[in-house]
Amino acid sequence: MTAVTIPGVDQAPTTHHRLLAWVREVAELTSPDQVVWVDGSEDEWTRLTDKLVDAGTFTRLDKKPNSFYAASDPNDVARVEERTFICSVDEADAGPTNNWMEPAEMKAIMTELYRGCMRGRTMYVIPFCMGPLDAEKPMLGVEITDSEYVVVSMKIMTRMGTKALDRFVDADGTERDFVPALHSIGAPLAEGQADVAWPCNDTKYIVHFPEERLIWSFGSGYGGNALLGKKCYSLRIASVIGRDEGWLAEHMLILKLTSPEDKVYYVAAAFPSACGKTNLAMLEPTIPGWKVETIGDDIAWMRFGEDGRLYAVNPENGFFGVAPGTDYHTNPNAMRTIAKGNSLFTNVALTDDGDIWWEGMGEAPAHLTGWKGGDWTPDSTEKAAHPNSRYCTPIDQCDTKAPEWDDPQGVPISAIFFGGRRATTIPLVTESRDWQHGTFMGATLSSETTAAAVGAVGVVRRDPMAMLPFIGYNAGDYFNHWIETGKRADATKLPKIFYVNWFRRGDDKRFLWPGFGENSRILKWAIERIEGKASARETPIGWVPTADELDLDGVDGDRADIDAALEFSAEEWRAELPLIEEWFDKIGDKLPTPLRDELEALRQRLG
Ligand code: GTP
Ligand code: SPV
Ligand code: MN
Repeated sequence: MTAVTIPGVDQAPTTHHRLLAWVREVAELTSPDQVVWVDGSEDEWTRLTDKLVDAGTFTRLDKKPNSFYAASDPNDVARVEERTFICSVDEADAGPTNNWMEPAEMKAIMTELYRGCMRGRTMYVIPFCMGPLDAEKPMLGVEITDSEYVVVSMKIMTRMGTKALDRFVDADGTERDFVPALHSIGAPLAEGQADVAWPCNDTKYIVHFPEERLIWSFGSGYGGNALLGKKCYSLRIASVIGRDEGWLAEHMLILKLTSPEDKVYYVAAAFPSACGKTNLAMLEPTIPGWKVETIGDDIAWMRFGEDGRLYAVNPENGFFGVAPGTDYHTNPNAMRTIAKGNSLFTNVALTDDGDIWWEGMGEAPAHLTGWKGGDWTPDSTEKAAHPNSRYCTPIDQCDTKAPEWDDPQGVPISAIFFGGRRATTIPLVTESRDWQHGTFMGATLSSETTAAAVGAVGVVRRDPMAMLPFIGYNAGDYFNHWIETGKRADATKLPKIFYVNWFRRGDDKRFLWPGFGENSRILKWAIERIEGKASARETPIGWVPTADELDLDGVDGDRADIDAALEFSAEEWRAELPLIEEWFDKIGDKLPTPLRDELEALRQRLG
């Protein structure tokens, strides 16, 4: 037995054996100065935010209550897909779209990185629960981290601390399973060494061991790489659990739509990162009588209910939203939510009077501190805010949150939207023929890359179901799981699938469709299709409305532009066929035959 005494390691507020053993093992490997069990209290928030202000990581905002600004290291601003791994036992289970390494080999590398990596720092143990705490089977996790920024971000984004830990051991003593998620920024401090504002490591690994339901992350403090309840647990690991247990973990917003007749519909929508989920989830309809309320803006877990319908739950507790482009015209509800305070802002710009600013938020002030820390004026050639700068704010203070956002039963989904960012080819909206065709639409979804991940921006790539960076297993098996899901329910009970594109452009590169609140017109048309009340024309790619078939009364847009946004072009689609073919070839043997059949049928229809 080693007799290492690390202050706090034994002050565990739980008797959960596996948790206690894991915490001790990690502490012995990483050698922190002390261990702190996170309780999620307001006192703790104050203590940690004070500490972050003292360290220079946070700047307290004078203009927003209990809110803070942080600027990251310029090399730690987004998800690192090249450094993200699915370390399944068998390489085939990671599939052709994920990076893979043998689990033992990866563990050997990372164990050496973790050895002593928390020296000079505090190791925090964060018990958390994804989804409602009162779920029959609460989805528990524990993140160990040496970053205070991560702890306070997790307080916003998850249900965490004592209230989560209370679910770890049942009244009868049964110890529940949890997902261990180890995170280190990888920046140990030697005795007397001064810290920097955003410690991180040039070497980064974001690693998932799907069979063990285990997450190891090293080197980054950025959201998707470091807040391990989010993409790592709720998408990559949860997608594997969902495959095994017969449910879906998806990169989808969830919204509640109420018609003028007071009929309620729930819609889920999958768009790739920085392609409009948060904005649609908080939309203010421009058409009279329709109301939108928010249930989630990024992740949906969908299971069949006893009535055979698909019910969605948002596992998160906060919004980690793209800042640029957000303002009172585009997304007033996000603006109102952050105005209430209790929010964190990362890599935005700082105003001289202690507020935040970013591109797209009205007129630029004459002087700002840019996200890289230097002076910024409207003449500067660099952007004031990083394109992937983010706000982090609690759902609870969003005025448009639906009362059922925290309901463990979830909400029955009537429609699923897939969408991407495509300048050409993809019409504003297309309705699928049936579930299998809708799965084909999702599986072949394409989008221009954005600043949400490190790498080139604006390059068209296939991003199936907006899940390319988040499928925790073989993409072919994942498509098959979608096909099989469609066979488990009566077709009339399955959500109808639509394909949308808010981002089609004219010859002069401007967007053809006004977007944002005007997207309510597309929601309305989709619902009326479901109700058999709206018409559309059949095309080789599915049902596409003409402008006359949409409610465009008072739309803020040019009729010719909208016609162009709705155009189905056989020529553009024929050019798309080889790209889909190439994508399917990449998926290989595991591509479900029905999807290959859908491609052949499309080819026939296109002539
Ligand atoms: P992640 O949080 O990365 O998953 O992104 P997201 O899908 O939630 O995207 P978000 O709603 O934050 O939008 C990303 C960017 O697209 C922002 O700059 C928005 O202003 C912009 N955007 C959102 N909806 C629309 C739209 O309907 N039309 C146009 N032109 N831009 C939009
Ligand atoms: C995304 O990139 O899809 C996000 C932000 O929602 S992150 O949490 O970094 O993944
Ligand atoms: Mn996202």
